Amino acid sequence: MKTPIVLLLLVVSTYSFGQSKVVTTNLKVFGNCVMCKKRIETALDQPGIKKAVWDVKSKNLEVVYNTSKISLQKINDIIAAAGHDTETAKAKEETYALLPFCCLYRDHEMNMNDHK
Ligand SMILES: [Cu+2]
Repeated sequence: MKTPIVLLLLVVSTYSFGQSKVVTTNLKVFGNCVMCKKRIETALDQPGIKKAVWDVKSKNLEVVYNTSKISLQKINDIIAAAGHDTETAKAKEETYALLPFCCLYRDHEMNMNDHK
């Protein structure tokens, strides 16, 4: 009696696996320092996101995600909700204002050697 259920699950999971697509995208995310890096990467610790690495110097975010679980716009929205602007989503003024001084990327650029 158990075997048909297992088989069914196998068929269902194979089917959904076939539907899902894992893609790698690079996008620009504004920020200043390693605290920003931590904030951005922690915010992107979400189902469907396999990897998120932000580079302090280039402001480039490399994100590996499953297109059947999360959209690129949703990823941009998550970053904006954490207080960081992207090219397609802007953080709310009040969210931005809550960032530590060193992270206020709209007002000043922080030399990464100044703040570890
Ligand atoms: Cu920062």
